[in-house]
Amino acid sequence: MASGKFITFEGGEGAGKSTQARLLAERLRASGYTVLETREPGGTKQGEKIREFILSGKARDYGPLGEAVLFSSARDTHVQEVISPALERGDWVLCDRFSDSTAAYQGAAGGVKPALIRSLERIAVGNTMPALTILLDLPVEAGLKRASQRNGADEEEVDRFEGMERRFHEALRACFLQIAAETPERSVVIDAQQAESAVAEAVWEAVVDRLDP
Ligand code: Z5A
Repeated sequence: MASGKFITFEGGEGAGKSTQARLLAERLRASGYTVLETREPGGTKQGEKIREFILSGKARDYGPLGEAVLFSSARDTHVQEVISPALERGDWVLCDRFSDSTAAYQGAAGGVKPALIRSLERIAVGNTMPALTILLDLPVEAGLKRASQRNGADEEEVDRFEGMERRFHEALRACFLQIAAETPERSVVIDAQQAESAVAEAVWEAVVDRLDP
């Protein structure tokens, strides 16, 4: 029986997921906990290869279903080799994106049928669902602006999904909010437009409230 705590960060581009996962990890470590920081796609050697393949646009011709299968394959390995063992050791696992991203990007925005998305999640994730999902929510415009400022003027830095049209990003935001509304037992929505420190405080409050560290 796993005794660790599994937290995922979800949201659109530039929402601050990486920043907040890092800040929460620092805070938990300062309280004496062992924390594993990981990300999707990625987290394993195979997952990082799949990440490079998809984000460079090389999997685009496979379509959203092909990409969903690739993300799920990476997730399956990630869960089996990295996340579950860490939870069994009693560690805290903080994951930058997880299965809600497949539901949003390949499902709601990409058009893959919900039943297929659910089947892939069942296969790749099984019972290893997060105890807490922090949804960092902010308007599409604001997120894309942050992401482009981070990338600088280098057009080649824009990855497979950042360059999609506005409608795509609006569909993502709506889907993430819908998932959060449908899964209140694990989801907390945080206004990501606030200053970094205010978001970090709201994240910490959610962790204390839900997981009692
Ligand atoms: N994807 C998928 O399609 N299906 C899947 O199943 C999975 C993923 C798992 C992964 O890219 C891509 O894969 C992603 C979805 C897709 N799409 N894209 N693009 P990624 O990991 O490279 O990118 P990302 O997940 O979208 O993260 P991001 O754009 O790097 O953003 P972020 O992690 O949410 O934000 P950040 O890096 O912490 O912050 C962005 C900038 O904003 C940075 O300069 C910060 O200093 C700044 N920032 C952060 N917080 C604030 C606040 N509060 N105020 C002001 N500025 C801030």
